[in-house]
Amino acid sequence: MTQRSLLLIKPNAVEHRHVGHIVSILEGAGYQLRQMREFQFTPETAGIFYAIHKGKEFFPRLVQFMCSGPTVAIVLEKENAISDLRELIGEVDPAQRHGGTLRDLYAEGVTENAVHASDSKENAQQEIALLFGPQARI
Ligand code: 3AN
Repeated sequence: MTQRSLLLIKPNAVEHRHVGHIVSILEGAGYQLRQMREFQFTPETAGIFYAIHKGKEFFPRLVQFMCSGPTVAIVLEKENAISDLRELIGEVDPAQRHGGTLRDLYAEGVTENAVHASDSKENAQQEIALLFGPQARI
């Protein structure tokens, strides 16, 4: 089934100019880029995007990092985009990352982990609407 998912290229990877390499990897893996924009999170919009993590120990670090510079958001489309993109980005935990995943290539820590990808159909729809919908709030 053709699906759409949202990828965020986080501030550390934008700062280090990995956007082009990441887009090449995505296109080589069969994804069509449907929409793309650069923006900067504020504490308020990062809190909306990561609402599920509010109250967790790492939440303040996550918000501070996500607000530290520009982010690039891309809507990607292909068969099974949601689960395939999760595999392509790799795990949050550095010890569990497989070689060749985007986080293996570009993450610099647990928080500074280079990319985000939607983890379910519902979250993909919600995240794409937040960033690209007619009533986008980010
Ligand atoms: P993913 O980004 O793979 O969906 P989540 O949703 O568990 O992972 O976490 C969202 C983000 O929160 C991660 N990408 C990472 O930047 C940060 N994060 C998650 N767990 C930790 C942790 N234990 N310590 C620091 N930051 C974390």
